Amino acid sequence: MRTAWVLSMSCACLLGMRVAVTAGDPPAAAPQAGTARIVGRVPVLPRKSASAVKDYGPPPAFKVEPPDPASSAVWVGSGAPVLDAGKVAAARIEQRGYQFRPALSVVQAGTPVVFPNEDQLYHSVFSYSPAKRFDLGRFRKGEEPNAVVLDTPGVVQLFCEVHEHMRANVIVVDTPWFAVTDPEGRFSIDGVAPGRHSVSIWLSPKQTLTREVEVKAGQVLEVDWTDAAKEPAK
Ligand SMILES: [Cu+2]
Repeated sequence: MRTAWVLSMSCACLLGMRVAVTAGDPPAAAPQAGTARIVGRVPVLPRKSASAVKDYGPPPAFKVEPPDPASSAVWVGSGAPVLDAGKVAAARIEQRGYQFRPALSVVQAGTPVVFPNEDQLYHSVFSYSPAKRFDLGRFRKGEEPNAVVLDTPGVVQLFCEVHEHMRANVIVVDTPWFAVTDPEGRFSIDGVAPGRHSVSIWLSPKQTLTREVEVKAGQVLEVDWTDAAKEPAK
């Protein structure tokens, strides 16, 4: 059962600390030398805004495709320095099918993010979140605006001024150890330094939970926090 969702090493190499979890991946090898891996499962809450697609009037000029499935985010530790944006590969959040994709991202503070429009009509990208206020205005496919450097830990909620239904969250963290879960809440985080760490579990803009873990070098720690959503929101 467990082998169905542990992280494949190919994903780990390609993505560094950004962890992709794919059902059916082969069993992962031992953790990187001197580090630990934390794998487990957390709740995923239904996304409230998914059905709130505005009526843009006849005739339909475009087809709104379903948003990404809901997911949660998990990160381990805090206090890592802000990255040098000039030395970090940009994260990518597309506007495609008249949705932001991915709908949930986690980046380490200092990471630049690009917002390519892959649709045939205008989109815009803006955020009023305290962690990053910006407004890229309207732009078309091929008119990709400059990257936005997300340099302050916190949640950045993204909106499109053209399409009210479009929503995305980017969680900016001060740690290199993080993951977005799959739709079932499964995650795997590699490269964790030995020691005691706090673990943050983001379920929604209103609900982030914390746990404590202690890991040793070479250890694969398995956790099950699937009942965590029952705790009161804070
Ligand atoms: Cu849009």
